[in-house]
Amino acid sequence: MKTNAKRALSLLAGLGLGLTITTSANSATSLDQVMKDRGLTQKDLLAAAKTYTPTGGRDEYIVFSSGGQSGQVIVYGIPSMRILKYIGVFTPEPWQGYGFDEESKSVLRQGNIHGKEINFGDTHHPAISETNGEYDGRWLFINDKANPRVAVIDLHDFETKQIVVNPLFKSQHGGAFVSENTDYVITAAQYATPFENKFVPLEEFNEKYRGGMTYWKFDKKAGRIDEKNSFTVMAPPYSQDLSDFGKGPSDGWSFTNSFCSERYVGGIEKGRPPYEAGCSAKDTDFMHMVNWKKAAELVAAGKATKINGANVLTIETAVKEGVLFLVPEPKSPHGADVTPDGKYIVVSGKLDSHTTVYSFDKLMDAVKNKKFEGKDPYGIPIIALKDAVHKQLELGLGPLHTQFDSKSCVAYTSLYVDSMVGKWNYCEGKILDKISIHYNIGHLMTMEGDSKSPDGKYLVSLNKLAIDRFNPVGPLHPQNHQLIDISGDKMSLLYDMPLPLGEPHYAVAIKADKLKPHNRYKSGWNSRTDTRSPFKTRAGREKTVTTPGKVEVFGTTIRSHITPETIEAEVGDEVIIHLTNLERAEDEVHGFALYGQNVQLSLEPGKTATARFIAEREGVFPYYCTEFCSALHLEMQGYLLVKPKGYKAKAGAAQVGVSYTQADYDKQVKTNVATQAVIDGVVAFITSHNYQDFKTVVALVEDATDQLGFAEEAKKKSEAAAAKGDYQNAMLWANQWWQYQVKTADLGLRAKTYLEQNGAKKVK
Ligand code: K7E
Ligand code: CUA
Repeated sequence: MKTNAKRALSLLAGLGLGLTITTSANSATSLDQVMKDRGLTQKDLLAAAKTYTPTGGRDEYIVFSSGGQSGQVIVYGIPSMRILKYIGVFTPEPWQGYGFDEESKSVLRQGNIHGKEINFGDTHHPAISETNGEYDGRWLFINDKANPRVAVIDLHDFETKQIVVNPLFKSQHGGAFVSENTDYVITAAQYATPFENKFVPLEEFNEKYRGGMTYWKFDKKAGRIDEKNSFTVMAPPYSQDLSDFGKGPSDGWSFTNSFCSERYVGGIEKGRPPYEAGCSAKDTDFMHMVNWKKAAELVAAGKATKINGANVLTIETAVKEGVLFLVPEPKSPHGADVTPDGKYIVVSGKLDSHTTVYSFDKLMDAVKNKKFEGKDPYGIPIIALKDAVHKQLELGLGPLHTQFDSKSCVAYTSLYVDSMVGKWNYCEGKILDKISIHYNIGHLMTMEGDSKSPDGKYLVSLNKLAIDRFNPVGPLHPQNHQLIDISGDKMSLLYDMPLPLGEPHYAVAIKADKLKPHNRYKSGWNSRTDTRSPFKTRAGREKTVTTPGKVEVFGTTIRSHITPETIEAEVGDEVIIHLTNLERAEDEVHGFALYGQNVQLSLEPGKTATARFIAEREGVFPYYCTEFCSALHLEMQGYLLVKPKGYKAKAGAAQVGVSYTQADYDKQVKTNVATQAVIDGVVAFITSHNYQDFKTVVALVEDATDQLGFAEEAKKKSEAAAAKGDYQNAMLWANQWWQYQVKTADLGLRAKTYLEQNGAKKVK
């Protein structure tokens, strides 16, 4: 092999391309030895074998977990428990550019409250969209408790697309849950407040403070919540808590439990007993039952009252029209979970060891026959507990939430005080098994556990305390998600996963193959509106438009440069930088960050994103690509030059660091010719195979063809300069020509490897 060809190959190999390095380092340790050294038991090994996922392996389920106070959503796989992504929702998330580019800011800022920017959320309950009661993998919804909001995440790209603010509540907990065809998303109030945005003294709590349940209309075609056609059913100030929609026979109804139906108002500072005493004095609270289908018809028929511009069915109207009912439930309940068959609702009392199973049939009988034990102070009919209960069971201390198995009648309930999961039969009211967790479980979750047909298999215990489970990291501990195998009669603990991002209240798991996320955007895409960006810029069409007071850049990124490489502005100018990532290859993301301007873009292949700021002060502001995208990633750079007002450029060209001779030029050209031979070999391999049958390879080949086209242009410039005897520029352009070749080779080799590993066939 000629030395130049060798140089080309070794350079490519140095980039991690094209060479397979075989190691023969045979591990001397046996399984027995490892077990002995690490103190592992057979049981540990079995658990490891059930969760270990070798390199390149995929998970069977994907979990979307609330990120608690982080205002994000955490995505991980089961059974490996490997974290895959944090989705920025109510909180800026710089890796994704969320809250740092103009496109995503317009989503985040939809969550402003009375004009104030809110940069955190207390996320509690994620919900996956459903079709006929089955998870369809299209959208994810999540609520914010602190600031009553709901977000819509599109699972085609795992990005937040919309945030809506509840116009009535000042606190919101019982959501997000979806109806069985995702027509509505429910969120219920938590701490009662006046609906109007004004001061009302606590002395008027009973008369003027209110709770309620909001039904957000979801427009499946647009993939957005339709606020105009959403409505709220007003409720007494009872601290509504968790909700669930009916399914199957109970479709059309929703259920929301409550606590503090004592309507107690604390005030220790005035000598009154505290909230916790007053809010748990009675033996029962109320489950709210709403005929939401009928409520929606009433709203459509104009029976709603407008408060703060929103549709509200008042308690009076709801009672008169027969859409709101109450049923007593054991002391301070938490959780209202409808069984997969839709026939029962399970509610647990935190301060009562009972778990109560309500029969939907019995509840409907009472409604039909107007069999009520009385009315609450607001005139809402109350169905007697004895007329509604199917079974009641003493499961353990502090029962909270319930999830379901694929086996009929089998449920799992979290026992907060006992730090256990209880497995039981809700049809017969029988305890089946218990397992200890570490420690103090809140929610639990089974695979597709909120759907009409849960998969069983695994359960995750979302614990409140980790205490001694992990290496200490200071007073703030990570949370502990514990994976439990529920495929057998007895539950068995498999894995502890520390989650270091807020308190993850609830999570949902979907079969991984139901998710079909894209791996690139259509070119020039605004991912937040899911439309072609008006700022889409094509290769060679980059431009900077300067008007008085404003510099607007229409630029591009591709390995390994940002176009433009220099941006000039004057002090006080508004600088707007639109960048389109021209890459089509999977995972070829570029970033864009700038000194001192709080700018960080994430440009996934095809995406167009915009940075906007005012250049308040003169100076030199380097910018660069923030993703290690290529061997010359560090060179993916440029300068924003902010000049003083009225600055006159000095004469002279840009200064040069190194001078090149004809010999340098000739040497580079030889390397390039040899590199071209390598490329031709790769191209021959690809085109002699059925590469067009592989989408990933087609995208790589398209990118490679682009790069090769750029190489051709650079080659021409280099040869033109050499012809004039300008070896300085001839050498620089020859080097640029080689840079494009390297990128072509990189893409080509990736394509070749893909074809080899995915059984491509020789066609000629
Ligand atoms: Cu129990 Cu907000 Cu669902 Cu926390 S909630 S645990
Ligand atoms: Cu593009 Cu680093």
